[in-house]
Amino acid sequence: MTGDTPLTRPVGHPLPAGGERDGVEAIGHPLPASGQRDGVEAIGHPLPASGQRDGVEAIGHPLPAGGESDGVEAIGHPLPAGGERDGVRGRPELAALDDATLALALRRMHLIRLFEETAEQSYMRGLVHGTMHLSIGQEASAVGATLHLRADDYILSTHRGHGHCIGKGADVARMLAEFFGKETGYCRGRGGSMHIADVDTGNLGANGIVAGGLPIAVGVGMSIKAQRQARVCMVFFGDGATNEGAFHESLNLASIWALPIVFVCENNQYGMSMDIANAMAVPHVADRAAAYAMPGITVDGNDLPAVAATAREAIERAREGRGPSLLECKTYRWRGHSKSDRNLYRTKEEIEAWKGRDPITRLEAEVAAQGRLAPEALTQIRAVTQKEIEDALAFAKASPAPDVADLTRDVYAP
Ligand SMILES: Cc1ncc(C[n+]2csc(CCOP(=O)(O)OP(=O)(O)O)c2C)c(N)n1
Ligand SMILES: [Mg+2]
Repeated sequence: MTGDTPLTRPVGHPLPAGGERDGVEAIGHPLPASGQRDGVEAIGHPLPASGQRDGVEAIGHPLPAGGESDGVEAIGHPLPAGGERDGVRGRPELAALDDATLALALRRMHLIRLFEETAEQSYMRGLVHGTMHLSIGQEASAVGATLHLRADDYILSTHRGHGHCIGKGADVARMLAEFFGKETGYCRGRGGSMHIADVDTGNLGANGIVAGGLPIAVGVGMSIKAQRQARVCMVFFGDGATNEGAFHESLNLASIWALPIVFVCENNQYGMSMDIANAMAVPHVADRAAAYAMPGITVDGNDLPAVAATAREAIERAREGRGPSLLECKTYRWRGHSKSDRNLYRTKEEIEAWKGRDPITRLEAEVAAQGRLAPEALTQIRAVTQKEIEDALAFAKASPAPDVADLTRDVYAP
């Protein structure tokens, strides 16, 4: 930049004094005082005091004191007590979950943790090949989001999807057998960690393509709607996926067509080694919902009751035909991105701080403090889960490998 003007100009292409070239106005050129040009209001021009323009409320403009506009909760706007805090929705009462549901949620979170620890150890021992993406630390997001789904609802998962499968009721023995490449696995040993699908439990599959599940969810939503079913499709994705075009296209179409989709972003703060703060222009992924006229809610993703309550609202909304929602769960993966990650982009202190917010011990402590489940019941949940994983490991080890004669059975190329 030459320094002779504060204007933003294309590098190396000084503009004529009028700030126009071939009738196209230069980006950053000062607007007339009216803030309008040819009847089109300029981006970034100050809004009228009402915060509205043509009846549409401006994004980022202060909302009325209730924190709501048109019945949609405001993103980032302080809500009345018990509502939001710094744009992250506060926790609801634990009482919203009955004892059996609390026990189920704890059992599923333990299953995810133990399943992944076992898979990791098996990988280290050379029993499992390839790579895997562990979600240890993120269990409350996967379990909370899926807790109020019905058996015939659908999910679509990601490369970090073991928790989603378990949340939707997958059998850990068949999952582990899949990791071991065995015939008894969910994909008969052909898919591995990143491609587990279980149509019987409504799990339409994981996807190794970042944001790959989102357009599929739109198709599923269209199918549900065309068939006038009362089903819901929940699609998971990471923070990194929200910078993909597929995310934006999918939210837009889902909103236009009011599809029964719950978009769940597990914002674990990183896409591989990229800190979300360096990759996204808004502070919360949920802020992006405003561009697609759907509710966007950010919750503490390590707080199971908070995730479950927010997901329940979004599920109900979708089921009632009121359209999609975007739910952002702020969480953290304790392990590296994958098995090849040397973890050079984050500090030990940061990892330790997040371990201090362990979603499992946190819920156990709260449940015990409120006397909701007896200490023996909590011990029992751990013991049952431990046994289930031991049995799953024995099943995976003992299962047969696929028959070589079947090598081309599922190959569709001519
Ligand atoms: C379209 C596409 N681009 C890049 C990759 C490589 N890749 C795999 S995982 C990943 C990071 C994804 O980050 P995020 O969406 O935040 O999910 P997280 O791994 O944090 O759960 C990338 C870039 C890919 N698999 N697909
Ligand atoms: Mg991420």
